[in-house]
Amino acid sequence: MTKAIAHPNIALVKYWGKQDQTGNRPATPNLSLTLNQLATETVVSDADRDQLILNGAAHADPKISAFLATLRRRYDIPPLDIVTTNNFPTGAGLASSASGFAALTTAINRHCELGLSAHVLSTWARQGSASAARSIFGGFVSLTGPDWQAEPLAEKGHWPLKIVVAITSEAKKQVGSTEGMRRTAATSPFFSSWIETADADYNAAAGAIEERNFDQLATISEHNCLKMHSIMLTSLPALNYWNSATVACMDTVRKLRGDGASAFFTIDAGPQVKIICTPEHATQVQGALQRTPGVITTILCGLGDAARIVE
Ligand code: 2P0
Repeated sequence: MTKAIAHPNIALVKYWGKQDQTGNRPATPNLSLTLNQLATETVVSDADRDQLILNGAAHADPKISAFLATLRRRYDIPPLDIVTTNNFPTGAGLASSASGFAALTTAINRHCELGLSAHVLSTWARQGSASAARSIFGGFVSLTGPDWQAEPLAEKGHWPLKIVVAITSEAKKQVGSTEGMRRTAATSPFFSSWIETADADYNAAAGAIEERNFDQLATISEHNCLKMHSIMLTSLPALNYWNSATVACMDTVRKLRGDGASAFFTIDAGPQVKIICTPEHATQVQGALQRTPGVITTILCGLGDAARIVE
């Protein structure tokens, strides 16, 4: 029996769209923060046939079956009992597939004695879910071509930012990311602009992280997030991952900034809002989000560690 833990990550320059080749490669460079507090714990052990228990219930997941089949084409992996638990809502825009595939890949690597490095693990995790490549590492992480292996950009101690996660709904998303990306690439008239401006966003955000330039990171990240949601909204049929509380949270963040707080928002494929802020403003930011109409709860996170074996 082998137990691994991995954390979700929040992209500040987003992955939305894939290349037209096998291997689940993003169409654009992206970068993220790995969170602490939120976590997936995955236990694998030998079994007579594959079985997955997700959050306490037997679960058939085609993405996990396909992932295991891909790994088995390369490595000798016996049937596995996989028990995986998230301490946060699953499939609701909180990157549960990122932490899930990172934890599963890490557990299998140890359990089956594959002996793979973190960089190679990130390549395999990417094939489960591309954002999972980033959760193999802690701190600030990039995922760029041409090899599309995740890389640590900076350690968590480089810039100890705080992240307030505002939960506005615990419902599972109606359209998953893989289908959402396919639809956006096929139908949004603005998808080509998204691709054309991605390198500049990535370079500016990576530079802001290196220099710890909060205002530059805030400007680039919010713009990149809203560009991604613009191509979602202009897909056919439209993809709207927001609810009214999501919009209220964005207004709260703009007001906080007007009052002098260093804070910006980002939103993924779900209605939750993640607010990145400096440590001295974290209490003020969390209080304001908690009081925003429609917010169910808030979770204060810092930067987290890499995926790892815990037993
Ligand atoms: C990201 N998202 O960069 C972006 C922002 C959602 C919005 O990565 O198809 O679950 O399994 O590779 O990794 C979610 O996409 O998609 C995602 P697949 P994944 O975090």
